[in-house]
Amino acid sequence: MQAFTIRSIDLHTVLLPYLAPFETSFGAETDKVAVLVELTTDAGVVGWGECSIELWPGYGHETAETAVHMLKEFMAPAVIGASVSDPREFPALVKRFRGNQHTRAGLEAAVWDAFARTNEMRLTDCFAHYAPAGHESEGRATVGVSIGIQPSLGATIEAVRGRLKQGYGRVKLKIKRGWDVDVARAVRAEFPAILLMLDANSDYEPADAERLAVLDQFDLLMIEQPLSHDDIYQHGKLQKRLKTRICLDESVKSASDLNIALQVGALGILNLKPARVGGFSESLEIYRICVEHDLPLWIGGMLETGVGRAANIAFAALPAVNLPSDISATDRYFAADISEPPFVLGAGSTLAVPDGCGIGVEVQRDRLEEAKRRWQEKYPYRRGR
Ligand code: OSB
Ligand code: MG
Repeated sequence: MQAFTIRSIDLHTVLLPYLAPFETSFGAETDKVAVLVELTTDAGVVGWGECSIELWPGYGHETAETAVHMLKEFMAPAVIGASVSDPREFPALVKRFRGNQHTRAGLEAAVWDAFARTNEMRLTDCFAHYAPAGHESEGRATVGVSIGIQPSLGATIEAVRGRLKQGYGRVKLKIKRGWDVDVARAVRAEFPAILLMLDANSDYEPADAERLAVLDQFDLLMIEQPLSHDDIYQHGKLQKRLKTRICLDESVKSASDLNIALQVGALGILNLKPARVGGFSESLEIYRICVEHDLPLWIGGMLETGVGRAANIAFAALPAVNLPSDISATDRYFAADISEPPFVLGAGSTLAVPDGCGIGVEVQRDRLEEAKRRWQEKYPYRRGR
């Protein structure tokens, strides 16, 4: 593999309006905010990465402002001038700065894209190169769709029907206390055979175990992150009381967390979000552990722009990602994305990995400028911070 030296890093904070607001147990979001990292190598190759964040520190701790601050003041200066012959060397370059997983993951993603482009490879083949022997990219990811909390049961059923008609083969419903058993019952009654799962985003407490056990009757593929975002132990106790498999999302922030979760029986399935665990190097280590333990695995999303989604699709095309991932077609999120070409849902509820080098999509400069302007206009009090 050919090495490169990091010459410069430019940051772009963008705002893209969602086609419809996305409501979870912590509230509704109307726009995607992202910090895009543009990395230029000494040879003039450009790699892109996305810091997956949201407008409010609800799911993760980070915001656009914390990402820009950490990158500008600490992480970018620590990597500019560094030579990269293996992208897995990246975490050591920023190891002295703790936390800020989503931010470091965005920078690392730009390193991976630049590395793949330097070597004229698809990013997905680059991931496969560092995966266990024999793990080749399948060239496509099997995906599902995540449906936010709707105003009524009727609206939920119609939302599910619409997504099934589009070809999605797995449906995830966001739930919260008081919006759970009834919604699962109504959707299961209407669609008896679909792959159905629920995501609570940490809204429940250990004392809710009996309520959660009621959900066992709906033949769910899994229930995602019922308990606290930083708990593993109580999930282990809860799993013993549920037939439905628990999938951890928020609680697994590293390979070490996954080892603990396996040890205490806290999960039967993992949602791996490369952003949440600090990047693709840590994701590859987590992938290896899942293979070793035969743990079912899928890739989660945070309604990323095309830049972040392309990298996640490249990873989700690895063969041990064996359940549908939370990565949907472009038209599930935006009227116009930041990059081209768009992702279109294919046969068997899949998204194809593009043919091009690196992430395989190209950032459109005019849309980038427009999305940066939108951020500055809509959140002027945050500008320049
Ligand atoms: O918990 O998986 C989650 C979006 C933002 C924050 C947290 C989550 C989500 C999703 C969206 O479920 C999935 C997608 O990107 O399509
Ligand atoms: Mg989740």
